[in-house]
Amino acid sequence: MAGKPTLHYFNGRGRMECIRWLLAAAGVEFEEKFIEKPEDLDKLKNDGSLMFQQVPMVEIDGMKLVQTRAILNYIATKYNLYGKDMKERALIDMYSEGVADLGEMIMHFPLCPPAEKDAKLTLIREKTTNRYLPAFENVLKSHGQDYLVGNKLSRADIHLVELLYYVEELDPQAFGQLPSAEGPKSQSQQSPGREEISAAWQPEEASHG
Ligand SMILES: N[C@@H](CCC(=O)N[C@@H](CS)C(=O)NCC(=O)O)C(=O)O
Repeated sequence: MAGKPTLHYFNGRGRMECIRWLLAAAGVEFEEKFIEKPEDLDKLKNDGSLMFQQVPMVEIDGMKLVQTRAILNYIATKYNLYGKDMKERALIDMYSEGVADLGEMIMHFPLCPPAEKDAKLTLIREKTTNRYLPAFENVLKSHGQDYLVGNKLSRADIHLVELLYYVEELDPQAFGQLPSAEGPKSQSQQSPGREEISAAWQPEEASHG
């Protein structure tokens, strides 16, 4: 009975991209209604569709969901990408929040004033190389399993793979600077379904409609 989810956002990555990735990885087809002019956003605000007058908004299962994390939580739960118990879920949340922290830095980089760009890029590179990627690499190495949590694909893997694309886009050398040749990129290529996900969803296509 339920139709495809409908995604309301701008024609760009922004805060909606992780939702697109999660749906694609779950094998869910969706529709997009792009906000192309201020009046489109005004219309959504005026008809009461946006609880906090903000997007992303996703129409799914008879709801109009806002707040990126709430939307991701719902999709991950519905499509069994959120662990098998509370402990797995706690780990998935922890890893997902780490991904989000670095992801936000990268997402905001293009908005950085020109005079601050070099310093910002240096900071992102430093955090990527010395903090975030080694942390995920350590998790994968510590249990020797194919996925971050429970040896089963979860939203944490999907968020990480998405992040790896952004890191690579921003700094193609980033993975080479990792202390180990078994870095998270090579891990992810084997394990969290990078090929599968990228086959299902081409970010560039989404960005350009
Ligand atoms: N916490 C919210 C933040 C949403 C947000 O800041 N959305 C921006 C677009 S990326 C927006 O709608 N801005 C318009 C406004 O705040 O009036 C979420 O994660 O969904």
